[in-house]
Amino acid sequence: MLTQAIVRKPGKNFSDGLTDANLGMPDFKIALKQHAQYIEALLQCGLKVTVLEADDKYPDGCFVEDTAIITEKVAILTNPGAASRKGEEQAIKEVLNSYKTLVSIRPPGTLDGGDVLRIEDHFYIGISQRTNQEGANQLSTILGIYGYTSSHIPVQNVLHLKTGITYIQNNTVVTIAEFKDHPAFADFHKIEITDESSHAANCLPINDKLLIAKGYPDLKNQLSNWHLEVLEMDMSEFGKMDGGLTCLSLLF
Ligand code: CIR
Repeated sequence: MLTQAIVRKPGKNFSDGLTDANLGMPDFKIALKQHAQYIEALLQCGLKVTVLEADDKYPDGCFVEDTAIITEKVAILTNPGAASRKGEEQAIKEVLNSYKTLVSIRPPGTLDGGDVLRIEDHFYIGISQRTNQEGANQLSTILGIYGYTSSHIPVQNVLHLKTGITYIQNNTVVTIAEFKDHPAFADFHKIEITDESSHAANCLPINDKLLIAKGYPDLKNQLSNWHLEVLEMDMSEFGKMDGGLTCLSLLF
């Protein structure tokens, strides 16, 4: 059962962040509104939410998922792979310090939390533009010490592993074509997302609810009898900056 969330508000320079999305400039006012709705959804899921103020040094700072991997036994602060994002983890460290034993990914290892997909006690770690082999190896070693298993998955066509595949409970993943036939996911039931709808692959289960991106009726239909209550969230402005539902929070 998840009880806590950490989020960080988007700042005025949100549109200066990194993106390959080609969906146009985000509207800051709409982004703030969508972020407030996201916080509201986390509260509805029964979480206590720590809301950090934006820091103008980090236009991508609202994507807090990339700064830490949090487990029951330990939290791992990342060394984000993009130069402009290094240091975002410091504000998160201050919050997590009161809750968790902390360890850090060290250079030359780089790792973004968006590349870490947890399914039960196994962690799939994407090797991507942001997470290098050294960072993944360090994370695997740390997780191993605490009794978790892990494996590494190459990520080619999307920013992070979880941009393209997420776990929605009941042995089921939502995935784009890139990961559908990967042997690591052979035993899971799969809901496949077309490349044009790839934003919909990033889903976020929290306790008895499942947050999905708004505007993907195909996915919604396939989840019509899902055992979790499905909440559709409009995250359009974050999508323009290559972010989705999981990226905007750290949950534990
Ligand atoms: C970036 O490129 O770093 C941000 N604009 C988006 C990060 C999205 N984070 C995530 O998928 N975990």
